[in-house]
Order: sequence, then structure tokens, then C-alpha cells
Amino acid sequence: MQLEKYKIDEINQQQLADHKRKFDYVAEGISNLDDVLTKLEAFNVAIPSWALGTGGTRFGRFSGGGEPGSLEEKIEDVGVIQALNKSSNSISLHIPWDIPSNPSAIKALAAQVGLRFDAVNSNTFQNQKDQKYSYKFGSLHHVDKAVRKQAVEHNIEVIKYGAELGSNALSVWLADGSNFPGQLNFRGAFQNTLESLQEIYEALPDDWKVWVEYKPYEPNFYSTTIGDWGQSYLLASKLGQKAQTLVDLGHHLPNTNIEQIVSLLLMEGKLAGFHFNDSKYGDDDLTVGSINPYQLFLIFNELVEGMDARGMKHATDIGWMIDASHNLKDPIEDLIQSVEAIKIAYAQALIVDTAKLKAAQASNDTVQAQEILQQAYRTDVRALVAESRLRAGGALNPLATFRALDVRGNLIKERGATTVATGL
Ligand SMILES: [Mn+2]
Repeated sequence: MQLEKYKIDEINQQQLADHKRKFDYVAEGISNLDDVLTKLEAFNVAIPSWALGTGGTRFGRFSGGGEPGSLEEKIEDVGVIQALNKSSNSISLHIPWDIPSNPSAIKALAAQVGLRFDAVNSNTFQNQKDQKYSYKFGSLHHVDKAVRKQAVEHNIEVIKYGAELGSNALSVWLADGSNFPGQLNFRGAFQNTLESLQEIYEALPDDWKVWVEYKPYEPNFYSTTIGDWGQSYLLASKLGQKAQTLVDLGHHLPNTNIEQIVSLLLMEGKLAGFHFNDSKYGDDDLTVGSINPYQLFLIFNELVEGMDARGMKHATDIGWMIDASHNLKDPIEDLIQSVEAIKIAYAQALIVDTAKLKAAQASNDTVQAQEILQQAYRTDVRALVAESRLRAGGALNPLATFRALDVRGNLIKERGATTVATGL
């Protein structure tokens, strides 16, 4: 289904007076208002194709109704999110969960709802139908060259699908690791991974990048072959210019200072992109901003500071994507909440008084530095985000509009109450 703009406008109209009052209040205190609104309007976050269905755990899965049963329906769902928030103009595909059998038709459908294709993701953490070798003991790091070759070929195939869709990045996350001490020779595993990635790197089109994701544990619990940003950075450095590190917020041990990692990767020109989610304990894949919104703000503060220091375009020089899996909420509602949380944190980072902060840092004024950051963080910027969305033609309140238009009810009527999306 596609949302008609006049219906969104009608609902906006009812909320306009209330919005204007809130916007005027916050706008008055913002010196760089036009700049903030322009940047917010330009900022988009990609939606992963696997987040549009209800996620499961290893214990069970409780599907919702009206889930997309095909790639076409997933594109429609992202189109709904984009129509409402005007901040989700791309979709990221996971191969082989979402193989585009007819790329030109898929591309045309996406364009119709205002979408393009973000990074494509390979999958060597599961055995695929009809594949010769098993990934039980890993893929790109495997001790057997034949298994590594199969995994390399899969990645190259994913690049080909992506190229047909106009994507320009391959995102690689490996489950490779070990469960027990002694199982693996760490150097051997790293060298094999590097060699495999080099072969994939050679197959990248000129304007493509490969994003190397890291994760400290799960599904392996003793070691992970690309376990932290240091290991990812080492691989990306050895590979070359087109390789960079991908930071997934959930892929850190508890209390890791992610903002510091981000700052240094940016400094080195090695920050590829982001997978947003939130967590309490591990890779919990919870809604962005639902557990620790202050950390999200601190990360965005470093992102803005670091990108400005290198003269980068916030909206396009880094890949922004949600990587979460929702097992309780309506997936579309959850994604709307996630994008909103990201934009709020970004807006707060944009209003940090950077000149004052630099001065406080230069004079070791710890108290003032904290005040400056928290002044921005405690500003209610929601009306700024809403205003930028209104200017872009979206809904003042995407979540309320989604509910008012009974989008899920209509999807259930269209697709049925028992559909199950492909994916995990
Ligand atoms: Mn991820």
C-alpha cells in the first residue's frame, strides 16, 4: 500500500497550531536555526529489509499480522516509513534473504516510492540451500580453503546483485570465531580472513566500498575473528582505501566508550558507517534510544565534531542504517521510533555550542564542558525535527499518523494476519 499525501497533510493540519507553539519556543534559543533545519532535512537513515518482519529469539517467534512476504512488499513498507518521516529514503538488502530476481523491476518499484538501495549485506553465518560446504566452523577464516572460496564467491555474488540495484557498498559481518580455547589458531584465522577479504576487495567496482563489521561475541563465545574495532581497523588498513570499519552499536561489551571509538575512526578516515540499535546487555537489538539516549547523543556529538573537522557531509559521507530486530513491537512503528531517536540525538549534537566547548576544554574547565553538553542534551528538540519533516513533506508526528491512518490494519487486510517475513 502507498500512503496518500493529502491524508498526511490533513492530519498535519490538525496538529499545526500546537506544533507552531512548540517550534517557536525552541527556535528562539537556537542561533544556527536554518543550518540545523537544513541538515536535519537532509539526514536519512537506511532501513534494513530484515527489520520489517517481527524478529524472533532462539526460543521462539511471535509473528504479527500483515508482515511483508516478498521483497516487493518490504519495499512498500519502507515506502510507508519514508512517506511519513521523509528520513528513510533507502533500503539495505540481505542476500540471500532478499534476492532481487528482477533487478530493473525492483529498482523501478523502489524509485516509485522514493527509495534507493543502500549497502548490500552478505550472509555466511548460515548454511544456504544447495551449498557444497558448511559454515559450521566459519567462513572467510575457515581452515579449509574450499570453504573460504565458497564464502568469497558468495560475497562477490552479493556485490553483483548490489551493482545491479545501484548500491555502492558491501557490508560484511562474520560469525567466524571459536567456542573453546585451543580450537583456533588466532593468527591463522586472521590471515585467512584477510586473504579472503582481499579477494572480495579485488572484485569491488571502482566506486564501491567494503564495510568490515566487528562483534565481540555471539554466536561464538570464546573468540570472534573480527571481535573489536582494532581488529576491523587492522583488516581495513591492510585492505586499502576502499575498506573501512562499520560500527554496530550493539556489538560492544557493556560500558564500552563507543563515542571515543567513533572519534578515532573518523580521525583516520576509516569510519564507514553505523548500525543503530540499543542494548542493555549485549547485542539486544532494541529500539534506538530506548535504553541509553544520552550515549546516543554523545556518539552523535563526536560524529558531528569529527565530520566537521574533516569537512565531511553529514548526510552522505557516512552510511547510516538501523540494524535491529523487534520481537514485541509492530516493526514499522519500531522503525519510526528508531529513526526519530536518531534524528533527536543528531539535532541535539547540532546545537552544541562547539566554540564554548573548545574553550572549556582548552582551560580544563570540566564543569563548564559538562554544562555545555547537557544544555544541548536537555533541550527538547522534537519540534525542530518535526519542523524539518514538515518542510520535507512528511508527517508532523509519523507514529501518530501511522496509527490514525490504521496502516497496519490495512496491511493485515491486504496480506493476511498470519504472514511471516523472511529473515531471522
Ligand atoms: Mn550490524
